[in-house]
Amino acid sequence: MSNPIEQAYALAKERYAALGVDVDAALQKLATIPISLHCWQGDDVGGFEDPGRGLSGGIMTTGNYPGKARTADELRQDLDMAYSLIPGTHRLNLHAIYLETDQKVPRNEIQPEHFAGWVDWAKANHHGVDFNPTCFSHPLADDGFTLAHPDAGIRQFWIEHCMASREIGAYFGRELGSTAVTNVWIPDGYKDTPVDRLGPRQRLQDALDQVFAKPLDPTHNLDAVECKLFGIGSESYVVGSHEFYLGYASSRQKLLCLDAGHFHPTETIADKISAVLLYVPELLLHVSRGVRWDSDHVVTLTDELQAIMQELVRGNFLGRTHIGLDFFDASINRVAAWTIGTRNALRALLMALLEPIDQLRTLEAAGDFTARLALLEALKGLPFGAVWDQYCQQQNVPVGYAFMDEIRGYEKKVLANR
Ligand code: RNT
Ligand code: ZN
Repeated sequence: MSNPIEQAYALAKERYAALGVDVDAALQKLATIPISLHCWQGDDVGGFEDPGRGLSGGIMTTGNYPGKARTADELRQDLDMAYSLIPGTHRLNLHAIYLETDQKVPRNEIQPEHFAGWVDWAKANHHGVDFNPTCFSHPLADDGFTLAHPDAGIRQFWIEHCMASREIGAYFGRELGSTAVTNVWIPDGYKDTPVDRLGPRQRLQDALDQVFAKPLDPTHNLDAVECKLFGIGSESYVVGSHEFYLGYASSRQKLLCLDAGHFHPTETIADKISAVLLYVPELLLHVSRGVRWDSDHVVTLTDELQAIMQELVRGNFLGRTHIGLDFFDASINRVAAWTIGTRNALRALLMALLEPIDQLRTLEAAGDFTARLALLEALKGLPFGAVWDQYCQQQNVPVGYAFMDEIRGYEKKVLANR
């Protein structure tokens, strides 16, 4: 035991054991939890359908850090780099605009074959894949409406796109032997106060029912819906609000997607998890970090992130929750953004797995709130970092800040030449 990482780990293990926490079991558990990395951090939500087209739909990237991926091969190369710096085996979350075709394919005609390159790559690298219809950055979405559009023809176009996307989700699930979650998010809403708040919601409800009409094998594909409070250009009204989708997911038994940036700035999603899971079968999380608004900053190790992961572990909800990330920062190295954000999600998960939850529950049940507070605060001073370092070493990824050496090397060798 000459290695200082292992020495620190052995000491940390003793400290946790004194509280009844089995650290090795926590690390074993952590290794089984996949995080779905969002492909869109790698190219500022651009996609390959129409490289010249800017991002729309009320979301925005800022910054022009050099080296963004311009092709699927470049994106996969960057993803490979990020995954090599993140402990564990993780998933990829793909958007429909990341298709690979020689000729332009209308979004309502996308087919599994347009994603065959992703399947080959995912198979070779043991990644499960999740999927999303892209209901933005498109001429038929330019007036801010898609599935809830007042024009029946445009609505139909987006319904068909979402139906095609579910089939592609099922294709990934089947090919990879790992269930895909296909998540529907639409930007639909009004900049200024509408007088008819009901009509668009009725149209959305009906459109979604058409999208989901065809039953798909749930071992291949699961459907999720994502709510939002506001976007750029939809400040006054968003059709797919939280109440809308909670009701929809609950009545249709769909997965609900909770994005950490999609609520009022002082509202956090951690407290919602135990409530909504009483009514919906499973959850999808878009772990993100809003700064003053839904700004999609890289996830850092905040109290909020810790609270989310604590809820998943304390409530035994991991088996019913799909953890995805959703941030896009174009002002820093994009491979580093993935690496930092995903490692933080895992660090928060590990912290949660290292809680003496039985003891905390006993204290709470006994009404000993003094001891509950004291123990929760004492936990914050335990040598968590030594356990995380050991995990990274075990999983053959750089320990601590050392991943930046790899990022710098990659930037010089690969990104600088783009
Ligand atoms: C937008 C939603 C949505 C997107 C991605 C690109 O506010 O969070 O999840 O970020 O689909
Ligand atoms: Zn999201």
